[in-house]
Amino acid sequence: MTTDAQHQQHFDAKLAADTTIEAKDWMPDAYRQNLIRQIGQHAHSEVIGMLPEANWLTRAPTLRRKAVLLAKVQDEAGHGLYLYSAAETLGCSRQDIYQKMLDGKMKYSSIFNYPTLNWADVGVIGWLVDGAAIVNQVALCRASYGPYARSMVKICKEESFHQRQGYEAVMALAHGSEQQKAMLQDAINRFWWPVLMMFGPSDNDSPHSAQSMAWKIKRHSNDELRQKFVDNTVPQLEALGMTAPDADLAWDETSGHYRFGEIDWSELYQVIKGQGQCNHERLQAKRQAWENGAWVREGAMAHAEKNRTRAA
Ligand code: FAQ
Repeated sequence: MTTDAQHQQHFDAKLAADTTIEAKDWMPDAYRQNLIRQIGQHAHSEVIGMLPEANWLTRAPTLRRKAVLLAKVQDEAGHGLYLYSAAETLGCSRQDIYQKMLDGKMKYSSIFNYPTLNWADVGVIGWLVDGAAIVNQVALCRASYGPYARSMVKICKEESFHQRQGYEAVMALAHGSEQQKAMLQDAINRFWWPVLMMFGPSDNDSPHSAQSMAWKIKRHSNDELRQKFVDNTVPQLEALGMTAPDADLAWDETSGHYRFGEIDWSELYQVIKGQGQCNHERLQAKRQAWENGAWVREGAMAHAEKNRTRAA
């Protein structure tokens, strides 16, 4: 009979050898719970993340922009589905974690609690929000839990298309009229700091990072990924002829990185606590969609039940 100590030894050896942990493998309960927390939050972020951009579907400036945006928003729903499936492999129920999100007991990314006030916001979300998501998620393609890592590979391919469509949309504005340029700068000014906050609290204040990195779920710390994003993005910002709302943003020859100003962490914590500009509106929209979709779920369940009875 294998003891827990032997199981743990086997698990540790797999991590050390960079072999993925699979659904049927033994894993410490804390590892399982931490993954359900992170993957669940990630799935909720994808489906709540559909709302800010969907706000502009009916007002996209051209049919081409509308078709592209529609495809992108649908992709985000798909990402949510892959991630809910990955979470289910850990033994949780999709309905349970979804209900926890609706009840405000599980988090989703802070960034989706900001409003989309003009068309430029949609381009900026694709460019900056998806750009930040890619930096975070490329690292997660090597997460130690196999089903999560594999879902990330497909998601990253799609996020890469999202980022490019966003950059192409902001490029059009950057080369447009003075009014379009001003609209773009305004969107960047509002989204810049919230996007930096997406990477989570600074390393000193991140309660989960050390353990998650030891388990090889996270491969880089929050601050490392934030820095990588800034380094990737500033040249793109300059190419657009736009600026970031940060007087301290500057190239640092010695470190080979861009230095940036102090993040207002109180804002991140307020938003995480449910006091952001759109927290109430976002959860309300999801609760309403859940209630309005009850007849679809009931119909699907009845159909499945009928097939089961027929087969028996
Ligand atoms: N917002 O100890 P840490 C996307 C929470 S997908 C809200 O650092 P951890 C695609 C954290 O959960 C965007 N809460 O935690 C898209 C924890 O709370 P808990 C989502 C945050 O897990 C684009 C507490 O603070 N991406 O954008 C945030 O090690 C466009 C302490 O933090 C992912 O979820 C935040 N920003 O690191 C879709 C990626 N930051 O659980 C539509 C996967 C931290 O103790 C349109 N997740 N918290 O109550 C991760 O990589 C990690 O979970 C982090 C946080 C890096 C987000």
